[in-house]
Amino acid sequence: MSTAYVTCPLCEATCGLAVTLDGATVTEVRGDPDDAFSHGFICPKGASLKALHEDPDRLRRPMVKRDGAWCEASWDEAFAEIHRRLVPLVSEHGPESVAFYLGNPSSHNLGVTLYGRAFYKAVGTHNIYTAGSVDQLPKHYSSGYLFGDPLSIPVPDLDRTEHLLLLGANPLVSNGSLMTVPDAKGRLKAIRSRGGKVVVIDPKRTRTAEAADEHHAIRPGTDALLLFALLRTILHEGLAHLGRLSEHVNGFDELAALAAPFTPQAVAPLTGISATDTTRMARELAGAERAAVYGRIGTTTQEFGTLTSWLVDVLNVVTGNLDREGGAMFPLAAAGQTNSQARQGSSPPKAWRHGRWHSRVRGLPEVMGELPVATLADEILTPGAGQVRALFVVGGNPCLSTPNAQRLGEAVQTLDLMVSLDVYLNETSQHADVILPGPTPLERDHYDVTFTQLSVRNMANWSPAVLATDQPQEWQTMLRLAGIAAGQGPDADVDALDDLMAAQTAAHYQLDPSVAGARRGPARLLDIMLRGGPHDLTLADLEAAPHGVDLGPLAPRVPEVLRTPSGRIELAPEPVTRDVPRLAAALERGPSGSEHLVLIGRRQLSSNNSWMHNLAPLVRGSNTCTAQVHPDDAERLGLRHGDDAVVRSRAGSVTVPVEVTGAVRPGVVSIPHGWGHSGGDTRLRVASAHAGVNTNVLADDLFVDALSGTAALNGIPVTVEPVRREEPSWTG
Ligand SMILES: Nc1nc2c(c(=O)[nH]1)N[C@H]1C(S)=C(S)[C@@H](COP(=O)(O)OP(=O)(O)OC[C@H]3O[C@@H](n4cnc5c(=O)[nH]c(N)nc54)[C@H](O)[C@@H]3O)O[C@H]1N2
Ligand SMILES: Nc1nc2c(c(=O)[nH]1)N[C@H]1C(S)=C(S)[C@@H](COP(=O)(O)OP(=O)(O)OC[C@H]3O[C@@H](n4cnc5c(=O)[nH]c(N)nc54)[C@H](O)[C@@H]3O)O[C@H]1N2
Ligand code: SF4
Ligand SMILES: [Mo]
Repeated sequence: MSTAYVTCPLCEATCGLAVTLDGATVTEVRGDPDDAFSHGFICPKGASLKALHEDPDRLRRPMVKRDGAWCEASWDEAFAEIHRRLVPLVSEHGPESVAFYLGNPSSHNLGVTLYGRAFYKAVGTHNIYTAGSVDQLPKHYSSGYLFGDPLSIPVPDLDRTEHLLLLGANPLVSNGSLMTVPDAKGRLKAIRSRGGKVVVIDPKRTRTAEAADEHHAIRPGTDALLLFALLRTILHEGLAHLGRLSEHVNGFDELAALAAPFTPQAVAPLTGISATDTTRMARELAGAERAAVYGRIGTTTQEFGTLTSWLVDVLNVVTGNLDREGGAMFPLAAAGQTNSQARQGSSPPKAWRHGRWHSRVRGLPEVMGELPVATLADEILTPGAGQVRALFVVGGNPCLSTPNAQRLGEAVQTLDLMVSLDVYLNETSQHADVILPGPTPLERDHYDVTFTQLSVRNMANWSPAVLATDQPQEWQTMLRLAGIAAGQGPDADVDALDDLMAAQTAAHYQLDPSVAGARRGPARLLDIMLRGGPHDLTLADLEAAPHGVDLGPLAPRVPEVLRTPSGRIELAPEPVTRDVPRLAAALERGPSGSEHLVLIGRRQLSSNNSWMHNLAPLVRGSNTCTAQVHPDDAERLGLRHGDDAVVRSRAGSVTVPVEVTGAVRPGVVSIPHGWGHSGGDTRLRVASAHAGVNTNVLADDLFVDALSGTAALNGIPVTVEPVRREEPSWTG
């Protein structure tokens, strides 16, 4: 028997887990009580790493479709097939005919994070799509303009704040996002125990709302109005105090005019939150000793996602809470964070900007090098130069997770080539020609390069693979694919390419690659990055600390963290404020009729987006796919608890069981995403028995945040009507 300590890579919380082994068999996965950050916290998903590892449906060998039927193939055969089909396609139609969709697990995977870009770059296409455009892209957009780096995202200093205003987030279920925080529940409780206050803005009385001091059931999509009203009140009542930030801010004087129309009285009929409550919230926020405003999925994947994301940080700035203890702060990660590296190139730095290119069909702007996935189907289906003919899906399930999913599902079937890097034969990968499976989290080295950059405490934790595997690691797969794209054929020298990656990484940090000794792969790159990072660590330091290295609480970083040409925070950047008139127009239109229902999403503790429903421990009990409606709406529409209803939007319709609950506000329907395991050509025996419906059939690909093109997955107009049971027929 032995115990290994790993960081869970399934969500952003980065919990430390203790994996007990009997030889090569996992006997138990528990929270690691000695973990320097998570102190033993674990959720049902982390506990199911054993079930994931042992799932008989999980792919262990490449799959190649021949004459419409799946065959297991050797790795050499699979790469040869990709080579045979990709190379002529690119030489005939050019690199733009290839698209990538990078899903959520690709950002939780060290090998893919560090090596994927070798492949994407070698192809050289602008058709890059990620789960970011159904998630946090508006936050990158606003941060890019506010702070000069789209990855400079302030996180609430949860352990020291006295007042947390939380919008469109349910960390008690999601375990936090754009805020790396194991045990959000304990940390929110601690705010209240030390006399602080937690206020939740959410159309649903979520677990987080229940654990808060105050909950306001906002009408979906109206957060920008609410935040503007808070801003206006603070400015109007002279409550703004920039404090130390005043010498680091531009644009403060423009805010009052922008906020002018959005009085608490004017926005109240739209937000559904009274002017009295709004005014009081503003005063309490401004008056709190240390406060932080934080918004998540409910604020980014909505019609005014970028304005809302921007206003969150504007409020943090004008209340003097940005970059101060207990406010919203910038983490300082040990490795890979661009805003802690020496400025490259010109001085002063060039302004960050979006829209350097646009999507071919709808003209939607690039943000951070990617195009909105809401238009991927258009790019596949619309003929002409630059039409997408090949798609590589890297750890993603866009046929369940992106808007107008049915249309995308139809579109991918018209591709000349589709390759999925995936561990399951699921709703998306079933349409692929080749599937390349990666090893499980227990079979790969891990360090969370991405989410340590968003951590509420500066942390570093290295997890070597617990179990051996004869499958290639995904970084090796990426390099072989890069070799194909770079014209080196299907058998590129992976070691040589890895040396090249190490040399490039070392050059970036002005180090010699030999500093990492005999290490190879991600361990070598990470060692170089740690050495070049701000905490003066080496991988050996982390190897000596299996429970993680605590680098302390967040510390103020302004102005050093800023990358704007002015060297200041740009509070009123035009590429953001240009959308204010659209919001003002919405205010003028006033509230829509109360008969109007809107759809929102919800996360469930035992789900992980779309892909863990094949694990029996996670589909027990209440983890089911239902449409939650308020009792008043149920009564009005003749909906009965447990009966099926048809939910319709412009994009499509689904039939789903109704759950009548007072937890959602009237006028709102809530359906979780990630369900709809419909069978087809998939190999998901457990998930198929708990299929549910795909709510993204309802999500509208034309309904996007105007600035960033991010899908508005919340606030979608729908109708709901009961499915009448057939009356028994007496005529026989
Ligand atoms: N309506 C609605 N839709 C939403 C959301 C919502 O709130 N409402 N949320 C959105 C958000 S925030 C996100 S992030 C997206 C997620 O959207 P996606 O990233 O497209 O979907 P996932 O369900 O995360 O799919 C992950 C895929 O990766 C595979 N996978 C798992 N582990 C590995 C691995 O180690 N290697 C490889 N190569 N593959 C692996 C899984 O089998 C699965 O196919 O969904 C979005 N969709
Ligand atoms: N258990 C579990 N954990 C997860 C995931 C999962 O699928 N399951 N997914 C992971 C991923 S990829 C992400 S990005 C994070 C997301 O992390 P969170 O954003 O914390 O997750 P959600 O539970 O979707 O919370 C969004 C909340 O916004 C509310 N909402 C909807 N529309 C609006 C609106 O217009 N305004 C406001 N103010 N609120 C609104 C919803 O009711 C919901 O409570 O979770 C991660 N963690
Ligand atoms: S909260 Fe996230 S990181 Fe922690 S055990 Fe659960 S899935 Fe893993
Ligand atoms: Mo996400």
